[in-house]
Amino acid sequence: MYAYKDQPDGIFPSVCSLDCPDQCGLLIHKKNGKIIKVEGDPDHPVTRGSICNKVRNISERLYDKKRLSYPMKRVGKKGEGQFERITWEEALQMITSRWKKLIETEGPESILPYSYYGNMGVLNSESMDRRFFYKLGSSQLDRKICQSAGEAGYRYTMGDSKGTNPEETIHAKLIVFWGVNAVSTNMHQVVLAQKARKNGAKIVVIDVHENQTGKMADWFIQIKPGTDAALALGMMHILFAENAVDQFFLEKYTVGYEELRKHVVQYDPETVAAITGVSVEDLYSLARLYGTTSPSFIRIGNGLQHHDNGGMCIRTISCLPALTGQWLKQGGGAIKANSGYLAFDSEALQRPDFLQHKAARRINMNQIGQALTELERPVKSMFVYSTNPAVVAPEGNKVRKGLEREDLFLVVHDLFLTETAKYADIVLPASSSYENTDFFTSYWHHFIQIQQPVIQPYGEAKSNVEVFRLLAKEMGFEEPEFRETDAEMINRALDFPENPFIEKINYEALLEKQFMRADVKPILPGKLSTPSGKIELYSEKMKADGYPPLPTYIPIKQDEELPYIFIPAPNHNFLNSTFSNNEKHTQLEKKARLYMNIEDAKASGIEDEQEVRVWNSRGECRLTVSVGRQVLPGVVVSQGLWADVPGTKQLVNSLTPDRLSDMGGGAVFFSGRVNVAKV
Ligand SMILES: Nc1nc2c(c(=O)[nH]1)N[C@H]1C(S)=C(S)[C@@H](COP(=O)(O)OP(=O)(O)OC[C@H]3O[C@@H](n4cnc5c(=O)[nH]c(N)nc54)[C@H](O)[C@@H]3O)O[C@H]1N2
Ligand SMILES: Nc1nc2c(c(=O)[nH]1)N[C@H]1C(S)=C(S)[C@@H](COP(=O)(O)OP(=O)(O)OC[C@H]3O[C@@H](n4cnc5c(=O)[nH]c(N)nc54)[C@H](O)[C@@H]3O)O[C@H]1N2
Ligand code: SF4
Ligand SMILES: [Mo]
Repeated sequence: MYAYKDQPDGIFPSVCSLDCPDQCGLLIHKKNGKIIKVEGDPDHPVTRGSICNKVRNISERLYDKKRLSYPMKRVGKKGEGQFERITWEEALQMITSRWKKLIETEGPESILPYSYYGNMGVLNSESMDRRFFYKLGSSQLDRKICQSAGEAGYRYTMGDSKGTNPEETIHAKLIVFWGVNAVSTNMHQVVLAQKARKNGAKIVVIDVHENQTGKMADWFIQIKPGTDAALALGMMHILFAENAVDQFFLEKYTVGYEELRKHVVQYDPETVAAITGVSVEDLYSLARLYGTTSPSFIRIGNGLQHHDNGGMCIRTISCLPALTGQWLKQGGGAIKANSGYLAFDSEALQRPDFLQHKAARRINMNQIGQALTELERPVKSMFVYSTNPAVVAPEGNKVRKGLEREDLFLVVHDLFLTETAKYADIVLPASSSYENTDFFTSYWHHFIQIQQPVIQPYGEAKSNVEVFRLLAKEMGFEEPEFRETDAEMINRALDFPENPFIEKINYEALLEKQFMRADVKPILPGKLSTPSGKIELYSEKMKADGYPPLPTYIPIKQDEELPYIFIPAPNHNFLNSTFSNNEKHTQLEKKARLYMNIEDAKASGIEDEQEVRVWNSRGECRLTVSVGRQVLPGVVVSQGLWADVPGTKQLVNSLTPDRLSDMGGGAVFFSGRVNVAKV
């Protein structure tokens, strides 16, 4: 039998590698060796043949004539984008000779890897690369740009990233989308919610922006940014006051409900209404709806945790299902993230023990601008892969200033000459996930899937795994782990008795089946991984870590004294900055917009569809304003991480702060302030 990639024609199973909870099963149609169509795999039990428009059009990206097909070195000035073709041998030689010299003169910590999950494949995102940089003894990166604040908050309450099985949410009678733009970012949860709705469920959306998800709701609740913990505490106040709590559940499965009952007395409806902008009447309706509907399910989004108080916010919301005993109901509970169910042996894959000198400094990826411009022992070389920090990281102007440094030896491995790659000294072409072998674990559903290469590598493109194998060889690293095959690594990762749910899943079985459901048991009844083994409404651990032990509303920080809170959220047709450089997807998305309330617009003499200047001390953007009632007064929302096209000014992260969230060292993209005026 031929490998898929060697067969010019046919239909082949695949998996979407984008950083999206749905992790869809795909069918790739090929003719003459090229992908001509991508559709959803109808046999995939969760995603069932439907996929988003982004990926339906992905061949426009894979075969975009701008795609990189050979290594290059810089010939112009930093950031200018002038490059000359070189061979892989030359590229690897130039990188490793520079690094060997740096290690000798400045020490290995002068080198920093910088990556994220542009490709969610486990091998390509966190295996050979980690082994390599541990062995090198380089500075280590804290990869905290996405979910870390909320993960830390959820963990205090629930112990681990485990929640409801999304497949069961069709049984829920109330579905709350809380700070999640699911129509754009988790479309199959919406499909499941629609199914539940057909069986009588109500859909509530709580958001600062009435976007497509808000429009789909039976009830849209508009809230002031960063105040959701207060709303949840107000709900708890009413649930306790009206005796709508599940006493049996609280006694058996939680710690601290008596303390919580007393604590939430202060969050009376009037106080909470004043904080959140949600009326007293609506607060009562919401609390009573939640208190009387079962099963109820909350999809906790990422929007909440990109605030100063994001960790505590998610810690607080994740207490709610316990109050009404939802964790014992089929389809009840909540999902923040479900990655805990599919845990594999990451140590065997990453080999942190290769870092023999234990003190390697750690750099938080959210403060890469600071790290590149302010450190006393400067970063002298950075290797960027699977991420585009010039666009996606906060305090963008600081980041780009750092990337511009003449003395920074920058290597970027990507499919495209991204904004970051334009600053590189060496650019390496990356293969797409469709050209690689890999395995995938969703952070939402319970399936593990395999990717076998379905097409030949594009030009001279190479996978992340292969690049680090080659770099290891060139550096003279002799450990056999640097020569492991993809199949060996997959089996090593999945051979993990600590997680009995994945016992039957391995490389050979995946080859045969393409996707396999982990044998997941619900989290309750059972012992959670919190210190008490129960749901911790009161947490001693939080107290020890310097936080209030009970869920608490803590306002977001006072940013600059400017009139608007600025929420630069993701959009429908891009995935972070991916697709922002592909014509098809930018055409679908049309324009970089700023949503503004009609009262604010009137007061500033701004009219719908005008170009506006958005600025603060960190930077400036030009966006097209959409005036209406989709956002509250004092709030402005943009959507999407747009490309840096000459003649435009649409890099929204020029405006975002690089301070860190209350927990987990997360990013606070949504807690900054701006001013807006017509141009
Ligand atoms: N189409 C598309 N899909 C994506 C992505 C993408 O860029 N595009 N990105 C992927 C990634 S990496 C991630 S992490 C997820 C993120 O996807 P989501 O979990 O949906 O998170 P966000 O889109 O960041 O924010 C969700 C919502 O939070 C709202 N929000 C902001 N602040 C607040 C607040 O204080 N309170 C409330 N209640 N709402 C608030 C925003 O208006 C937005 O509608 O999506 C993934 N999927
Ligand atoms: N203002 C604002 N900023 C945000 C957010 C927000 O909501 N608002 N969201 C934040 C969040 S949640 C996240 S997760 C980050 C995500 O930010 P990033 O991780 O930077 O994600 P992308 O912008 O999708 O960039 C991924 C890059 O990886 C490349 N790539 C894909 N596959 C491979 C591969 O196999 N190998 C290599 N070498 N490269 C590959 C792609 O071509 C692309 O350039 O952005 C954050 N930034
Ligand atoms: S981006 Fe998300 S919804 Fe779209 S195909 Fe990939 S996994 Fe599915
Ligand atoms: Mo993310």
